[in-house]
Amino acid sequence: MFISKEEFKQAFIEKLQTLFGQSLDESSINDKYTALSTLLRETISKRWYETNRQYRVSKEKQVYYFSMEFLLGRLLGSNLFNLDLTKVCQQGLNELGIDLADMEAVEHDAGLGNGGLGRLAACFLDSMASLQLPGHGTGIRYRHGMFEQKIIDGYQIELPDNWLRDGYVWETRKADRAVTVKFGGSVRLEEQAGRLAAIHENYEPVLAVPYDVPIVGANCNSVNTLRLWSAENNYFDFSSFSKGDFLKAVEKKYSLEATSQILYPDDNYPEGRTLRLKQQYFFVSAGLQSIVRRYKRTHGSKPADLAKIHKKIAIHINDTHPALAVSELMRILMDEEGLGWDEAWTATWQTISYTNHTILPEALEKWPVELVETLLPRMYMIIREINERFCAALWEKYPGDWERIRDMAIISDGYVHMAHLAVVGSHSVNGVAEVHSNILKTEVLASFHQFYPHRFNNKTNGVTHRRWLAKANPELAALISESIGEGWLAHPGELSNLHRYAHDPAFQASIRAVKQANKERLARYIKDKMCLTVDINSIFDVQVKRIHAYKRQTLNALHILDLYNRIKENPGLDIEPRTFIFAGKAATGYYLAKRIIKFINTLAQVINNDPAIGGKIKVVFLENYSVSLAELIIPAADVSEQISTASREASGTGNMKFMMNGAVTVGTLDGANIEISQEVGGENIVIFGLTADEVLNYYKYGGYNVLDEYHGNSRIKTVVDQIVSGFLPASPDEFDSIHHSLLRTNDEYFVLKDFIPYAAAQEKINALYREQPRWQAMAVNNIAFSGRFASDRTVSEYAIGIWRVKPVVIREA
Ligand code: 26R
Repeated sequence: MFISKEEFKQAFIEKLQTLFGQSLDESSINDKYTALSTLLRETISKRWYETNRQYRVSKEKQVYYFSMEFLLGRLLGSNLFNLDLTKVCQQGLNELGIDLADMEAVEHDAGLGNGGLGRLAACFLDSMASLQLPGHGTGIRYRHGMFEQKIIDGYQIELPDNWLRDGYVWETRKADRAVTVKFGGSVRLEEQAGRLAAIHENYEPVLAVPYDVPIVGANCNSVNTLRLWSAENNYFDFSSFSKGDFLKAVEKKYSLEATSQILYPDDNYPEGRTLRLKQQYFFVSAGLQSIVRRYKRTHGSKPADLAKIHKKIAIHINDTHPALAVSELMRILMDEEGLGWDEAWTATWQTISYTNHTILPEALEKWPVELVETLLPRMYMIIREINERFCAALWEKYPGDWERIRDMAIISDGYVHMAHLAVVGSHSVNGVAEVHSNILKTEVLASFHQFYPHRFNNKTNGVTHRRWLAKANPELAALISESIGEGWLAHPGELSNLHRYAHDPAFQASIRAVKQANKERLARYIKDKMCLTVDINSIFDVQVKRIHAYKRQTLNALHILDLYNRIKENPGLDIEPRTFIFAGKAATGYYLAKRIIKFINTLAQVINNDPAIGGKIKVVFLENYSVSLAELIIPAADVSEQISTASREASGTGNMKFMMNGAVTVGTLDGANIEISQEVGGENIVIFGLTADEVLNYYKYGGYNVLDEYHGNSRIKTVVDQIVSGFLPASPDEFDSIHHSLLRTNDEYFVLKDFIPYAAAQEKINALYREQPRWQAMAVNNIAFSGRFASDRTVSEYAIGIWRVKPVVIREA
């Protein structure tokens, strides 16, 4: 490894020559990127090998985080950071006339996820490695990740994401570790050597090939593994081929490989497609097969060894998407390793733990029985058996209570209920913020909580402060270190020492200057991308996240419309200039969400082009929200919009990223906002609106009448009418669906009910911002009290409370 910048420069130039036969001057920025990344990989690979070796010899327990999504974003910058090489490289490159940032920008985001759930998985990988925990990821290597969003004429257009176009330097294909996953066919039970064996016949085999990505820990020698499975068939239909039907031969190959072709872009919006179930079983089966194979090599391969698998392996399932891990681990232990049902079951539920990430009823996964039965016949047999035994246990405890048993059954109404399978097959069930965990216990999974009270617990989410503060906001990080030392990097709780500087005028001036520079950087990007000039002295008010009715971008937009009306009525209205910034993707089939995007863009068109308002407000919708765009936007935010209907947002994690970067939250008492408010104190956050209890009560008793709000307030009536009155330059019925979602379906998400409190909260923001010393103190305190929301804290809680794994200190080779 290079330690000095001279060594680095030499190694870098040599790498360009050996890789591409080029000198520095001849090489493209892409080649430079590849050369630098390859150089890093050499250092990483040594540590990776050593980590695996020491894990093997120490025989310590390993944890595997199973997730359908890992939203990694770019890795060059975070790997440099975690290897502590950023400075050396930056300086070395500068001397060669190269800007490291330009090189980082070449990397395609690994967008293998939708939003919160996928990015959480990526933050957890970073924290596991940095805490020296033996923790790995298991997922799918989608050929096409999250679609690329273009905004054309105000509408979302989806283009395929082609992130593998230029190759991916961080992955290693491990062809020799491939396994077969079996779909379809039929299973019969046959007496063999005195026990029943399951014989699976006429199945369709899909070859699963792992691609490993190294996960580099910060300031330690640990390099863990993210293993992504790809469906790659060597199957070739020679019989069709030799009959001259070339197309058919190729078609078969492609249909088998389709399994890992695309990420479903549905976030909290189900599209129940067969291929998605196929993806779930594909990576769960492949992942478990490879884990068991490794376990047998390390801990023995006799049935008695496998009956103890939970002592050395923990499997965590990220929402219900990998819930088939329960039945697949049962299959492997029984059919392949010869365990009896009871031994296999004890080992299985003690191995698996489950996190729930959503309580939206429509997002709770269920699969039609016929589909599971035909696509996964052996899984279905096992799930049926688990269900029968579970229902029998319920009958024991609640004899005669048919209604309860039907509600809790894993199979009912013609569906397999994945959350029920996950709870029954796990030793731990957790929510992702206090309020969410409580709602799971009292509402969504209440009967399961009564039956298994000890399984339920809370693990409030966190985000990696390395990516979201240190790397995304290096100027702020430097300022923090100058003031309180560098200890916060390893122990983010130490950020609280900043509290002392909250009212220090010099510190306030510095923090303000950093924010200003970040705003300039974002303003330049907006100018470049959209030819739109925004006022860097205006308040940057940001709502970036998936577009969804429950997240209430509509509330934000209607408030902007109201503000615009007020400025038009009174051009002298004395408010701080504001730039309202939005970004986010809508699920491809989610009609309302797509119209919300068009609505925001139409508002932007009206407001940004109206000279009569004197540039007081502007609206920007940035296309193609992604991890790398978030890293640009969040450090530039003054205000963080976290305005979901109380009780609907399980946690939120964007809220934490904004807080860490010194934005002030305007938010509802929902998800982690509640804990953010408790940490930072009521005077450093602006809270408004209904509470979760109030909302849940309305849902239960149907007590809210939207027309009371609509008729009861002229400001509300005006903006709601403007949606459909022809006031906006769009076809007359363009926004009918939005209007409908408010008035015709009784405003399911309480947008109008919370409107006036929200407008009042925004006035409060306006007033606070005008008192700059007060505002800057709020910003400092938000940073200071964000330490609790570092994923290092979250992951160590999982490690101690759920996984029972301890750090393994990797010695240098
Ligand atoms: C079944 C399918 C349609 C589906 C449902 C839900 C696919 C994807 C999802 C996404 C959900 C599970 C999700 O991302 N939830 C988010 O998880 C974050 C991390 O815990 C939370 O912060 C966030 O509040 C929650 O919405």
